Amino acid sequence: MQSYAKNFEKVFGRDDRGESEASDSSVVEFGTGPLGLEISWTAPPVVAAVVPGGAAEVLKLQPGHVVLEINGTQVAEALPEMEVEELMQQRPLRLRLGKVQDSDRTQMLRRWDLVRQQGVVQVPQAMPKDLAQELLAFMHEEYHRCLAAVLKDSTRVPELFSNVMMPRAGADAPTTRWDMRLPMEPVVYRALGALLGHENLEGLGAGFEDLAGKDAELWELGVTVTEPGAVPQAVHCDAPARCLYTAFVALQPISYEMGPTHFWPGTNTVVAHRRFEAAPREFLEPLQPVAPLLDAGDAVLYDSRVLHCGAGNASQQRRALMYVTFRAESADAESLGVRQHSIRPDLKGRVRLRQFRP
Ligand SMILES: O=C(O)CCC(=O)C(=O)O
Ligand SMILES: [Fe+2]
Repeated sequence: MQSYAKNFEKVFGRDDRGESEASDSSVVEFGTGPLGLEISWTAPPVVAAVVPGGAAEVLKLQPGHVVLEINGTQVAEALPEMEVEELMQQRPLRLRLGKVQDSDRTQMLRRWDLVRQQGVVQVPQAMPKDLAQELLAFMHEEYHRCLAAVLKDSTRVPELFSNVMMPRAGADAPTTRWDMRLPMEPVVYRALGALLGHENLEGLGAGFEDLAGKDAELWELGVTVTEPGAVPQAVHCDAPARCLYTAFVALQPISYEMGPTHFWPGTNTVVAHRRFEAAPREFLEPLQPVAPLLDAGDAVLYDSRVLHCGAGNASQQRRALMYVTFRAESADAESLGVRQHSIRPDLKGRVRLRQFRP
């Protein structure tokens, strides 16, 4: 009987006539007290273990059951940890469970779920090292061109440079942190091609596509630089709502002394922002930041909501990061209150991820 059903599905697709949705999923309700189960927070989450004699066993939960909804909230897409935590603390707790399903998304694409859940993932060798070096050399030349341009005409500052948090260590100290928008010169175009144009499902372009969609808009393009003596930034997020995804690409190796970007995984959520704003120190203290030390051409890809900061530069070397941000195709930045737009005016609204994808 079962094999007949399977063959039927293979040839005709799923037969929904007789079997209602209810037989593919069921709802269990927990009252107060321990749940007696362990869930693996994949997308969708899966019951990993059931405690013998516990509430979950009484409700006939089994390892391998897929969690489809928690108190009416769909959880098929990966959710940040703190959101999950808040959902799971509700009582009564109603879980809609489904059978174990074969997901047709590949294992590789699951990698990008880390950005949904944790807010940040490392992407090694996002661009060849020699291209990163070429870009660094170009950046230095461009910096001198831009400085000359603004000395001649100071009204051009906002077109070429972006504001940055903590530009100097003190009111009278020299500028040690600056941010320059990049023009679409051949080397920059080649760099974007290398970062985004590959077939590899583990590459940055595949990540942006999975998270932001093929029609995502290039929202920011530039370099952010710290000079020796730069002080750390305040911990912040770049956007208050789900809208933007950014890659920082190291243009030279970054040692700990040079001040890698610090990220607080799992803080890409409204819950985290609320707790952070209420008591920043108390909120961050028990959390462990990550601060990946990148080689030239390595990248980090993050959800702009995740809390992060550039660290101080205690080395003798300049640290340059290229940044590339896409606005998710479905996100309306204006209505979400996301205005930051570090991109040359001639590129604004004119470049889509699709143009670089295979
Ligand atoms: O410098 C860094 O590592 C991060 C910079 C940053 O997050 C910002 O300027 O918003
Ligand atoms: Fe930032």
